[in-house]
Amino acid sequence: MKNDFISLVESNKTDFFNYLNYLSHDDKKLFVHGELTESFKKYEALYKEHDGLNIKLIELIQESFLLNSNFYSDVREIIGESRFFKFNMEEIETEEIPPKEYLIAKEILIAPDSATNTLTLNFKPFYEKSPLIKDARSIGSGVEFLNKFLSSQMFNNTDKWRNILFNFIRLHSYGSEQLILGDRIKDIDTLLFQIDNAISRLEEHDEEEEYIKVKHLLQDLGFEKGLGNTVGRIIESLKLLSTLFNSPDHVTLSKFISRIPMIFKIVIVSPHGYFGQEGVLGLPDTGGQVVYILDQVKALEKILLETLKNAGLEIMPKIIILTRLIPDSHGTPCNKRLEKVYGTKNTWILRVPFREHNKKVTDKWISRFEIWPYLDEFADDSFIELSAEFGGRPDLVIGNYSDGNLVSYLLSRKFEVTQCCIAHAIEKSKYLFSGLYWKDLEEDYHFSVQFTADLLAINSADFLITSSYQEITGTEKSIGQYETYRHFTMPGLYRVVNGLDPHHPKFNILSPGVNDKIYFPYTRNSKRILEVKNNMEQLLFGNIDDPEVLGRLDKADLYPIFSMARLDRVKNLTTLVKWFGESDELRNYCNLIIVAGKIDATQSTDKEEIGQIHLMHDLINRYHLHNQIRWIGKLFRKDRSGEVYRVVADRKGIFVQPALFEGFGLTVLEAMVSGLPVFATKYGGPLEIIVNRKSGFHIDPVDQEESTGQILNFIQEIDKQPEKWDKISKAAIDRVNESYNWKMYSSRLLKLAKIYGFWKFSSNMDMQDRDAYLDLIYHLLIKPVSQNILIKHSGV
Ligand code: UDP
Ligand code: LCN
Repeated sequence: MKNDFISLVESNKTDFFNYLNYLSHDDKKLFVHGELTESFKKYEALYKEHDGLNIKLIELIQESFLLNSNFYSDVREIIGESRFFKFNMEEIETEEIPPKEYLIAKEILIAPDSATNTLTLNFKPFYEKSPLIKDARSIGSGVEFLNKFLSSQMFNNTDKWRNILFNFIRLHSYGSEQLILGDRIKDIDTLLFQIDNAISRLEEHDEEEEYIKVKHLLQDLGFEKGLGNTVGRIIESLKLLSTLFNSPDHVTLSKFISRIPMIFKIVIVSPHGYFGQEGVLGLPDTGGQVVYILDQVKALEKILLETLKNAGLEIMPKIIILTRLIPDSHGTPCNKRLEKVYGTKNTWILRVPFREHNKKVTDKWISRFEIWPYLDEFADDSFIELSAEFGGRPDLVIGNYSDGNLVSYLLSRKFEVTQCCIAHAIEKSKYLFSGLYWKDLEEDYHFSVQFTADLLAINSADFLITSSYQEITGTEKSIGQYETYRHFTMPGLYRVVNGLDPHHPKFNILSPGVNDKIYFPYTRNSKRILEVKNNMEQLLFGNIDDPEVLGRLDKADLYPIFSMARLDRVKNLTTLVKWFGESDELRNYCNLIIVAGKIDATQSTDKEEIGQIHLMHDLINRYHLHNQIRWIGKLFRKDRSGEVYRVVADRKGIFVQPALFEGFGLTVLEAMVSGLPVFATKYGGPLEIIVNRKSGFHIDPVDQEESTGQILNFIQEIDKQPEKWDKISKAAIDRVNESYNWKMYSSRLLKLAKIYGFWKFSSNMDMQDRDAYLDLIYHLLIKPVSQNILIKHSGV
């Protein structure tokens, strides 16, 4: 018997339609996954003798809604794939329908007037041209798949393959300096002859001999620098090249490409927020992305230096973080044009201002939701500045978050180089129905532009890096962050019937790490600076008078429950305060320590932050928490931001991350590697970072009873058996050390950049039609809507 969704429905038809009938009596007309399973539990309790319809079947439905006499359902039987069905309640009939019909029905339900004249976007034809990963478990291992797939295609046609390879290795230069092959070698036969010749001549030398000693010998044969810094390494490279011409295989190809010097200059685009090296973390729009990029560039520079050295080149790579210059920079360094990144040789922060429009707006920090109208000009100006700084063009453009990815789309087109896209946080996943009810959110969030910019970047990027698997395509039960772009509608704006395919090999999982100079286990006392430790203990638990700190702890020796985040709504810290306020038992055992935002709302310019500050005060007053809470509203120096976790761990505390949704969650990694048991949201990255009940705990931020129950249980357990805390603490440290580190990240990123660059050159995939489609989207959907925001800003 088949056990796909529809066969199971057919074999339990009466019961299934009975359940739908039961659902149709609800006041709601649109149900999401969790609501469907909840209502099914009630249905089961009511109809005890139902046919055996199984909750597992209901769990496959991501969404369902009732329109007229039809129940429409989005069914996700396998990871990354949705099918759409219509259940006719009058005829008791089931029909599979195309995504477009499903989306139109949803529009009729929500906004009947917009349904007929809406634009339909469809990217499917472009994906049909590409090889796709079949096995869902391999989603996110794009480069490995692509390498194998394309190799197998290319290697079949020996002459074509040899020509591609020959042209590719002739291509490399740095400035006016030719690398790898000189122009003496004019054809493949001569090359193969000279490879053999070079190998046998080099084998007469010592392996450790430096390139400079054999430079003339190699040049006489037609080879230039770039193959290795020692004789041994040069021989290896030549042997790999010979194998690629004579009996190619994908492993050799990947090895060879990884060693050749292709990447010297990288630009990393991150316009929004306050991008700086100190005094910025915790400011609005300024959090993990800044931390991620600053750690990333250091690791990247290191690996670039190492690979260039190994290739025998004395070239200094250059990395530029491109961000926005904020003239009125609120005491941060964001008004400086150029700044060197600490601890690097040639990595810089370049700040380019937005062109002046209304000075009251463009001189100041602009929320990431309002930034759109300035990006087109920003990209033009940055193009000129980057060209000057690099003395030419970069080899790779990496975009970060929706705005950075849009600018990197524009820049990589202008420079004609590889584009990499990193989302960090996909807003679409953070707000329930943010597409469907986009109009209600438009004034504050402008998702009409942001989601279109995301679509554009996803589809234009040569490759994407995600921090986790779930970010691409979720889990068996829940939809992935990128996957939400597959089928969606923004009634009255456009509908997308196929926005992307998560099976495409452009998706690559590459998890970030933590900076081990700052974040390390609390037990490593020799690394801890006593002065900083005492200082942080005092700040968190001592009796101090500080206008940026609220609350005095009556019993400072209770277990500390700690959380730290930007004070925006989705981080949900106010809910944690409410949970704590309402649980007498938790208050018996614990204090609550919060590092977030500011205490004084007049010090903030961010709408959401201001709202959250007021709510925090209300809750603290409502639950009389002043002697059980410490709310610290100040920015930390870097050395202190690591110590803050450790002083909590010294007291056997815990870290709680209750976000409604979290893209990845660097604080979770930081807390874990410091040795704190972490209770973090099950929506988003933490679901994958933490192995539940082993290296921490998943909590449901919308289930107060269950979440506070879990925390309380743990605290009561460790109160009796302190070794339970130690066990989780150790497992958390091990988990981060094993799976999240920047060294692994950077060498893989460099490899990806080279391999996608090679395939872009060699596969000759004709993407002109896709590019024209994207161009239309940019000019017709993004630019005009952005202009409306500019008009709004002109009246501020
Ligand atoms: N952070 C900080 N001070 C604050 C709030 C946050 O230093 O008041 C740091 C935190 O240590 C982490 C980053 O900002 O490194 C937040 O990253 P995460 O990925 O958790 O969240 P995001 O802010 O990016 O959404
Ligand atoms: C932005 C976020 O919101 C976090 O979830 C990520 O951890 C951070 O960027 C770094 O990627």
